[in-house]
Amino acid sequence: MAKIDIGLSMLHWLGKPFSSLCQRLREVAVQHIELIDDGWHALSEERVRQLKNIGDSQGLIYTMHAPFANINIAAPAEDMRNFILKRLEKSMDFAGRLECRLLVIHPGLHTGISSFYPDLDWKVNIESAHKLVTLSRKHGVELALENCPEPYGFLLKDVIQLSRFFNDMNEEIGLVLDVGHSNINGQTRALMETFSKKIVHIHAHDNDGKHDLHLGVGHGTVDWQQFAVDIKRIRYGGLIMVESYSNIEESIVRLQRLLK
Ligand SMILES: [Mn+2]
Repeated sequence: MAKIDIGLSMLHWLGKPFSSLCQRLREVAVQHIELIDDGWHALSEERVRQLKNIGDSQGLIYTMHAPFANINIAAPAEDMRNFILKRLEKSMDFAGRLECRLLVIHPGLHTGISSFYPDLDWKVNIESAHKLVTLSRKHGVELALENCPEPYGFLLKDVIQLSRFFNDMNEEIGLVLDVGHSNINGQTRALMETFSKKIVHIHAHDNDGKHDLHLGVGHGTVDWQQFAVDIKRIRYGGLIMVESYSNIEESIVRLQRLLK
């Protein structure tokens, strides 16, 4: 049986200053941590040094979530898209220096002018993903893309879109199964079934099936018992990162018990 480990995304701490993130990292009860390179926790050379020191002294192993605010890899304007890709490359550089196993990115989004140019967003999204895979190799970081939920204009939300994407890409890029997001789209079981070999990472949080609330595990409508059965059946052997905003410690323990 492949080993599943429960880790923690620091997304729940994004509203607090970076200095307190460093303190929080000294107290967490897990070894695997997902850093968020955005908002008040956006990285810099100095911050990477600090995180490296904390990681070394606490025995932490990092993954990283690339910036996602105002980031659209399918942005139609080339100059803006180039700037976005440059920012994501900077994140890869930081991830490489922190020896992150994985960098998580979001798929591109439709824009206010999408309806005038059918299929352009799709084409640009694929082009950018190719460029990012090439860059990630240069920085020695594995790139993975996460399924995103309604009602946002993301290009990749369900099995049909993701199948087309992986087929068009024809290149190594993993899938981050976000269980909260797939719960909203009614896609959790379908994604696990279809992409059992492509799932390289998992985000766990809960919601009411309608809104992306990032609730604690067990505080919404996600069927975690079914999830535990399915995850064992597909022989997933990787990390499950708690990505809730609240009930953090409780969510970690609940998943650990569920997946024992
Ligand atoms: Mn996520």
